[in-house]
Amino acid sequence: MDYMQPFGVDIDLVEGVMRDHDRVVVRRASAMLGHYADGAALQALIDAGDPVHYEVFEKAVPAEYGHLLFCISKLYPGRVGDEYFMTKGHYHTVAETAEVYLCLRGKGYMLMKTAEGGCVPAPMARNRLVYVPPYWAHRSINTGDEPLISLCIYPGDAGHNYGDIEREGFPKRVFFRGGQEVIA
Ligand code: PAN
Ligand code: ZN
Repeated sequence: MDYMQPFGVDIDLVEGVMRDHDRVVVRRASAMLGHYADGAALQALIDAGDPVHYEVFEKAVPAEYGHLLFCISKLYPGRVGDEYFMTKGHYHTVAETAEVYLCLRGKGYMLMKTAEGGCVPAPMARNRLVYVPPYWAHRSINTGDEPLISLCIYPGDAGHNYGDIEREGFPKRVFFRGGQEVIA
């Protein structure tokens, strides 16, 4: 048997990074076209320097059944118009695969939806774990003033389906209005 060697990784909880990662996915404002309610505000942000929205630090684990993929997701604080920064969100390509998100720092929501219209905003805060069951699309939203940092773990063969959620959108959004968080 050709055994894969066990390994460990170092996570910096203050910086919200995986120190010895193999890959980083960086999504800037320009990667978020079509996702925010206020397209003009997003364009203004892109024109003003296209800031990083979030980074995902990963290890090169085989994307195969039996393995567990894991990453550190670091979503920066900010707003597009009055809507809080968020990730694109996705269903898993193998829709019947779940995921856990352990929040390590910051605050916000894990917004989840089903194809039939169910929608749940689960609060995220340090030391809180959110379970994303099979079939639920999921997106994280940062309502705080520091990065929202989570450890995500999901099956190796899950895959990411961004297309369906781009077409459907999420039924709810999270805004800062009248001095407070509003889910609408
Ligand atoms: C996470 C997400 C990560 C970035 O690792 O991929 O938070 O969000 P988007 O993939 O929606 O841009 C996950 O849910 N993996 O399955
Ligand atoms: Zn996922």
